[in-house]
Amino acid sequence: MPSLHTSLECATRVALVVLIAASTAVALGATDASPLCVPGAGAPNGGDLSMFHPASPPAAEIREVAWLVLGICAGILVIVEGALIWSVCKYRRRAGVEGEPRQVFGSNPIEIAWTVIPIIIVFVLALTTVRTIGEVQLTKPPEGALEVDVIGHQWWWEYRLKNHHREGSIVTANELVVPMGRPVWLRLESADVIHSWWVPRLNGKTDVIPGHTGATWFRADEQGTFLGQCAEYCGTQHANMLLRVTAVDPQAFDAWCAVQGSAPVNDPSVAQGRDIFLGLACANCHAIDGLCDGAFGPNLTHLMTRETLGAGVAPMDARSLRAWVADPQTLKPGCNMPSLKLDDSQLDHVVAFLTTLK
Ligand code: HEC
Ligand SMILES: [Cu+2]
Repeated sequence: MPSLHTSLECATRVALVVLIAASTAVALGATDASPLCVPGAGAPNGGDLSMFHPASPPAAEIREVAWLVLGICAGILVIVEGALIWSVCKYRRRAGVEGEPRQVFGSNPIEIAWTVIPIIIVFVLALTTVRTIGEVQLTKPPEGALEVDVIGHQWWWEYRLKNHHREGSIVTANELVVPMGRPVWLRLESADVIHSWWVPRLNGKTDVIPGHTGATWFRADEQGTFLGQCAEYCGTQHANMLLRVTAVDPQAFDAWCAVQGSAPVNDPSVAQGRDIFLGLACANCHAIDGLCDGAFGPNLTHLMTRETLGAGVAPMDARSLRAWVADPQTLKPGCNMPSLKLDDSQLDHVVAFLTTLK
């Protein structure tokens, strides 16, 4: 008897099949031409966030496992649902046919088949997953790796790397430039809560946990900017904690390091803006090499070399900077920089000073 219960179950299964088919179609349709992420106008964050377009060895490994798991699961789905639909049609109640179809109890071949096949499937999945984890999660830096310290903050990323041009280290925020083709080893720490560093085209997610140093690696085999996203909910502005990794040729990387490692530009025409900056609380939260050493907010020594402001909320230009300094809470509500209520003339001077920090 087709009860309400069985009809409901049937409907649920059909809905599930449609849902899986639709989401697979969406995932497959995501190409470079149709970016998954299409944010609001003005924010320079459109781009490819698909793990199905790897540009780095660990990301390629992850895609392979993903396809294997998807493939096996799709096979199981087709076989199980096929058998279900076939029996529903074949053994449905027909006019003129009395009683139930032949009932089969206990069949050794069938019992053995549906015990052994799943065991084999589980083994294949477990072994390939373990092998992939081994290849993706290295325990020490690969040969010749560029080593970078990453610190997750609510809601921005800090990067520190060795300065080969003079004493100390290069400190920057949100945007990392790396040499193409060279492995990059990241050591990850958090300044507050749990974050997760995820640039899908370069590697899988790595949690950034307070009181613990995590590690991950990638090797960008293509030139270009790879986008990412904090992947662990970390508070109100979690969605505006974007990642940008730009892979360039080795000469361009050296040039970037030389700029990042150099002293800040000293432009006497903006001395008034600099003095306002140093006289206000700005200097307690921000570092500018040789001028102030606040460590709570991003290092501003070479601010204007970044493409975005506030971890991706706005493009880095004078207009956005003015809006930001006037009141960061309008661009990034809840963020950890207060408005210092500067008047128009102070704003003009401070912004003029900031725009010289190239
Ligand atoms: C209480 C600490 C604090 C004070 C005071 C402060 N800031 Fe900030 N600032 C931050 C934090 C935290 C961020 C990162 C916000 C984010 O992206 O979520 C930030 C971000 C910025 C940025 C963007 C940096 C980037 O790379 O995206 C600029 C520019 C900036 N501050 C300038 C200023 C100026 C100018 C002043 C003084 C008028 C000031 N800040 C005062 C904490 C502070
Ligand atoms: Cu986060």
